[in-house]
Amino acid sequence: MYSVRMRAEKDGKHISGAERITDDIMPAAQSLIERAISHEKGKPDFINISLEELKSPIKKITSLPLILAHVSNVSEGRTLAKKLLLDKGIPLFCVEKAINLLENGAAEGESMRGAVIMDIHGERLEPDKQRGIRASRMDITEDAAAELARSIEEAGLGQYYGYISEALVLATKVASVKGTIAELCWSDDPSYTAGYVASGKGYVRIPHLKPPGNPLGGRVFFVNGIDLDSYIHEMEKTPILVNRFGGIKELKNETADT
Ligand code: WAQ
Ligand code: MG
Repeated sequence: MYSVRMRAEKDGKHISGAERITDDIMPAAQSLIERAISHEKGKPDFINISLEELKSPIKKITSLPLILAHVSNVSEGRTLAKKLLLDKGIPLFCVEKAINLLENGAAEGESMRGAVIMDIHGERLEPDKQRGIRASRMDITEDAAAELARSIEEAGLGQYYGYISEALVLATKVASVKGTIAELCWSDDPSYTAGYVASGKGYVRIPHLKPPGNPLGGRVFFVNGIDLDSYIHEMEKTPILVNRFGGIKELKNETADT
């Protein structure tokens, strides 16, 4: 199997990135190039495609369950995200710092290419604060993707399949790395307002985490007790393939237990 990866830039700024794990490298590379040149953030002037045979064994895992939350605006979405993170034991000041970073652009006012790693003291551990850490070498099998697609269709979210499947695979990998407590994410694509809070228990999809038209987004991996080098190595290098879909459900009314 090969890792096929794409990243695209314009004027030195990151536009998009995506990847596959496959033996079928030609169609994979072609579809990644198509993605790169049709991104809403602009037409890239630099596209990097890399192909690499995977030498280490590929870990097969079941995706996190997809849990659908219903909120009607950004304020409700952020309140829910905060609550979910606090429930994971992350201190309030860390949660607030993370939200502020994503809101204001964690790379000196712009979105990072990768993620912030934050410990429970609120320290940023990623060595490069512009780039961040990129989870990499992950994909989903055709069977699992078909099952996920069916569930998403039934939930009326079919038009978002591409976003949801990619984010679910990424969040599944992030949650699988030892030391991850939770992840907070929302998109940097101006038109896409959804994001999620994920942990080993599931991926809670929140439809509104930023207002439409806003080009800032990002990811924060909340961690505890990690060895930084091995954490980063596993996040970037260990290949994982999601071979089963972990199911879909609705989030129960969150105000009931507060
Ligand atoms: N590893 C770490 N961080 C990443 C990666 C990666 N492989 N890819 C992107 N990021 C960071 C980076 O800071 C981006 O600016 C930010 O995440 C957002 O990336 O409906 O579209 O690819 O359930 O814009 C989530 C909701 C959508 C999906 C996420 O992310 C749903 C999304 P994007
Ligand atoms: Mg994006």
